[in-house]
Amino acid sequence: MLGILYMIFRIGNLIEVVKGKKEDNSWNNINAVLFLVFMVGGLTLFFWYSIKHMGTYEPPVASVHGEVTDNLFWITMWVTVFAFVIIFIAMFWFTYAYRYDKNRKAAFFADNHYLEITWTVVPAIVLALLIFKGLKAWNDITSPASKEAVLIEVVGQQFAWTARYPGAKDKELGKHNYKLIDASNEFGLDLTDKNTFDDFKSLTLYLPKGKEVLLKIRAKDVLHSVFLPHFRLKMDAVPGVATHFKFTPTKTTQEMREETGNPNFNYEMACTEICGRGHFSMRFPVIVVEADEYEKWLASQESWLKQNPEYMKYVPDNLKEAAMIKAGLPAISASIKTTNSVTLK
Ligand SMILES: [Cu+2]
Repeated sequence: MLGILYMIFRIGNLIEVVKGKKEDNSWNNINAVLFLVFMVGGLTLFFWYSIKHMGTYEPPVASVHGEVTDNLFWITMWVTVFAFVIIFIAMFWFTYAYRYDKNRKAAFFADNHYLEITWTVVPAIVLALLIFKGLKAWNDITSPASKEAVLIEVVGQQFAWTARYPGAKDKELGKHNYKLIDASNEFGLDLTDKNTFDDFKSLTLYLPKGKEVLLKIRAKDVLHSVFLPHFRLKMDAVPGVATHFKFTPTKTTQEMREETGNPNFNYEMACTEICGRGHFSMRFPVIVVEADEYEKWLASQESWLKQNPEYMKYVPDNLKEAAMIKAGLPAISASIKTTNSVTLK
């Protein structure tokens, strides 16, 4: 329909040109006014929409660095909105004000150094400040974590997440090797390393409130991406490249339920890299609890080796006893010691 109307309009114009009415500029003023209408209408809609949905731009923040990145986001937003509004108004106002007028001759204006310098230096300074602030925030997030940080490994694969925790005994993640991955040993745990003995698998990302958490991220097959929107955390999981991200949760799941007024609120982790057909199902539950409750949960977890005792055969002989104790498997010598101490009492 629009195409047909345009053709009729064009034919009408061409007929007028053929008839010799070249000087007719009746559409000139109409177009100029339409530019103004577009400017006012566009800006009104822009501000109306932005203000109406202001509250839904970001979910409530629940991490220390999240406050910093939110702040950066809004500074960038206001700077760009300010520039956008000025350019938008100038562009359409000039089109309107300097529309064709047969009595007006355009002034010739080659260049102006002051103008050139101003519109180069001012944006350069503003952008440099934004980038330096952003770089600082990025370095804070990715720099080495403190020694007390809670270590958690998150592994992405088509199409699920799994988490590996260092056991409560050594608080260190054991070595892994992708060549050792099989149907049961999904992390590829290298059982010649004593730190693997008490590592355990979790299908929930359990986090302590108020403690620094270091997420070590890896992928088994293709690119995935760890996305924890409430903690303002996003980091790619890349096969063959270890990535990490540190953050400190500030609100427990319970506190967040009270804040949002939603008794069913749950944090969640999603994959934000289109990684295949099952991408949508890469949803991982997240629970934040108080630090003491976290310690209890940690102590109640069963080690991976205890759940897969047949893998004891890969543990070197000289470490077997240590492995059984650490993994929580009933070790013969350990039980004798216990019996003795009981008898002595
Ligand atoms: Cu994925």
